[in-house]
Amino acid sequence: MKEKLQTLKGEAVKQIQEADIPEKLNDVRIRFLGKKGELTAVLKGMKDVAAEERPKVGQMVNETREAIEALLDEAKKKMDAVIRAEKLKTEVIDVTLPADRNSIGHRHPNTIALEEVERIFIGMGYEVVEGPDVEYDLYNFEKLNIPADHPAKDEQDTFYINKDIVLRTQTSPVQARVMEQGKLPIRMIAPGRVFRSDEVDATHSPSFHQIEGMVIDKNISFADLKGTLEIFAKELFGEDTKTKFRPHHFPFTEPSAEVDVTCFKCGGSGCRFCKGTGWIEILGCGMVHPHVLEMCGVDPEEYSGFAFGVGLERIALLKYEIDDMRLLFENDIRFLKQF
Ligand code: 2NL
Repeated sequence: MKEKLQTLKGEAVKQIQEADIPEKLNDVRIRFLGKKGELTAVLKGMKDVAAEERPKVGQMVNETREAIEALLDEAKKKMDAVIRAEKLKTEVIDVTLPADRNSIGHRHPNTIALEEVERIFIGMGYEVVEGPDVEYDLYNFEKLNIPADHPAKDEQDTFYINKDIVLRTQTSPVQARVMEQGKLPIRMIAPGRVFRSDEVDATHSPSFHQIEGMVIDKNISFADLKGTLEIFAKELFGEDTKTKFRPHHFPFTEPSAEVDVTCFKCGGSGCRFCKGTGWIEILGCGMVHPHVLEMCGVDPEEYSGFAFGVGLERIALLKYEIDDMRLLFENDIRFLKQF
């Protein structure tokens, strides 16, 4: 028995020395110490050993097991050290190499333009207010002096959810809601997404953005409107910008006007950018119609106000000299990266 154990141990030593990878060491462990291993087989053979010999033989088996275990652990430690040393040699980090650049995202041209417009109006004491994209017909049309049979309702080619609910075609319903809350005076802008059933082309999209503004107070006149929009145009397009108010018609304002600014490319002398006219149209505006004030719970005898609306995409296209609105919606990273 003793000899058998010694032969076993010798065999294990030999195999441990031959093992060159951790997997082979593990094989040796299983072969000798495993449940179906050589040493276990010896233990199973104990029944053939005389009873008085058993403790001694048992001790020898245990000693052999411990010896093989110790040898295996030692070999494993050595092998790990070699592997680690090899890894350190091959996986050197060259700390002098330039780091990978993180690509940092940035604002969409619409956002840049919106934040610029917000900055200008916040500077004049306006509040930025948002409202729902899905609106009641009542707020989108009725309260803004656009009754069911009004031709402007056709013009706006609205998306209807049902007969009472629409995707808003303008952000004016936000102003109507603020007026209804009854806290006066009001100085606000309402930026947001609007929807019209338009075909997509270089200047149209079924979904675009508007920024509407409104001031309601005692003694607000057309002069206040002109002064305010003049400052806005100068801040947005440069100190030398001049504004021109052309009479126009909107159902919710009276009187109404469209505003042109001198072309910021040629300064007004005429160029390709302004199609030779020297002027560029930027917004619509007017004095809030007394009937609108009334329908929104504001007394037109006591209060008056002005309102205006600009297309955000139009501002972005002009300011950043983009010639096709579709570029603002396609979100091609090669285009967006330029801003
Ligand atoms: C345009 C014209 C405009 C308004 C919007 C407005 C809102 C209320 C009452 C009165 Cl609650 N007016 N908004 C007024 C005049 C013109 O937009 O062409 N926008 C792109």
